[in-house]
Amino acid sequence: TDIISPKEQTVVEKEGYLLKAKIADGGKKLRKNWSTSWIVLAGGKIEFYKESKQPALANLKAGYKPEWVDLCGANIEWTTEKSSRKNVFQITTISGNEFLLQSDIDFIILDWFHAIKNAIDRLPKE
Ligand code: I3P
Repeated sequence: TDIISPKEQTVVEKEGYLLKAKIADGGKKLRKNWSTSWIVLAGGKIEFYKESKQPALANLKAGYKPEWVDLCGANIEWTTEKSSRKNVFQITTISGNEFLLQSDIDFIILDWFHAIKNAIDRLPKE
């Protein structure tokens, strides 16, 4: 059965842990700071939680708003230049936010890349 996000009433396409670093906000470069994030791909966006699903739901009840990315018109590409780590791809949003996502496990990062790319390709470009 599909998992439904209670807040958005949309089907969760994929979720799991990845390393995340936000490197730009509205086009302004940020200091890179990698952290483990619970990532939920649903309804044309990605939500980033500090905890796994169950604590995340508790957070929702308390009115916690996760950081999120609008995938409409976003760009996704592999990068070898923005990190010394392997298996890194970058998501750039229309609003000029830039995120790096990484996993040491090849199939995990490949699955995520294709899931996010498919989501972007299904959305209107702006
Ligand atoms: C950064 C930190 C990051 C590293 C980054 C460093 O140092 O070590 O992990 O990115 O490299 O600047 P600090 O914690 O002092 O900010 P990677 O792990 O992705 O290589 P960079 O400056 O080459 O981006």
